[in-house]
Amino acid sequence: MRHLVFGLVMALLLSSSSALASQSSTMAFVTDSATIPGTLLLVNVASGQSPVPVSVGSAPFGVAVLPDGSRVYVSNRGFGSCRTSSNGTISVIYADGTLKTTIPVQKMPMGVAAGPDGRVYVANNCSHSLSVINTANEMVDMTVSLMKYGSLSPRGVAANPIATMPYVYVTNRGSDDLAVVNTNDWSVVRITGIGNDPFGVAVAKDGKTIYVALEGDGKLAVVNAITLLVDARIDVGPFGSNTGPTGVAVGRDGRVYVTNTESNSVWVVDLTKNPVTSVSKGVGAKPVGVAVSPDGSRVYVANSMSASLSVISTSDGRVLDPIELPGSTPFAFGNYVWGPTAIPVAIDIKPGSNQNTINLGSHGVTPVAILSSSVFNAPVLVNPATVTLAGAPVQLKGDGVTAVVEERDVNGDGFVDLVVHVQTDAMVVPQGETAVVLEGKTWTGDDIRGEGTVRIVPGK
Ligand SMILES: [Ca+2]
Ligand SMILES: [Ca+2]
Repeated sequence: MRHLVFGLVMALLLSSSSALASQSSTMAFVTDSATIPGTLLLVNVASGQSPVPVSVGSAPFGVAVLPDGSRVYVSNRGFGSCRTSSNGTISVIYADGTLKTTIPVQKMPMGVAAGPDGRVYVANNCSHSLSVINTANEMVDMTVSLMKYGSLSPRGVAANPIATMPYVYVTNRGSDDLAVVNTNDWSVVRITGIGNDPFGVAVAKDGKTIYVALEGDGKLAVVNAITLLVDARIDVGPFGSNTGPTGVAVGRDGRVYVTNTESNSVWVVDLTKNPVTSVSKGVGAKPVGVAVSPDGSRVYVANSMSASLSVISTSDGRVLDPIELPGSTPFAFGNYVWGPTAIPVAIDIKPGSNQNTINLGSHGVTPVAILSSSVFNAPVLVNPATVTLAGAPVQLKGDGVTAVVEERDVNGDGFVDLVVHVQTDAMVVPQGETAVVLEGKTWTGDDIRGEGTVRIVPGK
């Protein structure tokens, strides 16, 4: 009987696992504090499949995902006040939804962040401390007292992504400062007077700028990570009002997204523009968690009072159809979205032909256009010699290094496209109609990826 029950449980686990994403999908890991115990929702954001619930601890709040996507760390904040609450925990969940372990930390853990150093950092609000988890053995290696330095009631935490900048940044609501923790020697430097009630924090991809949501001021603080000076405080509320900025995320293009819980909006800060902000209205009620997909194409916003994820397109700022999260109170505070990092590009195989018929025996080349858009200038960005289609390299000039390219607007949209020529007989494809993948790199080393369809006819 016990074996039968065990078998049934395993069958259920396996069937729910197979419903999950493959590693190539973008996943959102959303904390839901509406249930007891709390739930982590595994949301395949592209598939339209129902979110898969996984039980975690009490009142889950923060989320961090390891850089390789293998595990998710959830802070279980617990109920009650600092006076009444007991120590909180971190649930460690494998990407397939199974629980690996539960790690005890201190009182009321809120923000969680994964560093480039294999550690996970936890801000314990009621203990005024930072727990440091070694992800190799899932043990707390170190607990840094922030109170010792005068920092009180930490909430948000972010790690500098650059390995040579060994710093973790903690927002402290009780003392209105940003604590800069050196992860080599665990010393702490405080940036005092940063503003009122700092909450969410994020670091730019190059590690040089820190962004802090000032919930008490309606502003975003822009902090220079080298000088530790506050460069600017930017209004992120309608007409300069304060509508409670909470979460912050940085896109791969450098734009910063700030959730405003009281005006149901996301403010987009582009420091290269003047004025620097724009707004995405029409997200759900009381948004808190915000994260950008690793490919840079989408912003996901967790609406804590309308049980949904809003989806914003980064290319044009449009709010797309939301993803419903039935019956939940999603906070998802932190960097809760993980997925492939390649920049998605649109391609046109054999421009001018819809059939894309290819004769593998032709010993010629097949033209492929990488299409440009308002945010992606293919002829400028793409290193054409790195491009492959279905594994086949591009045609090179006589020097054996430089790709043969054309720059023309193949689809008449006003954006000049990049046309390369792949060696047809090197394509690895079966006969008939088949999906093929284009891969390559930008001159700055980012991966690009596009998909198309070809119809292979027998060669002679
Ligand atoms: Ca075509
Ligand atoms: Ca074009």
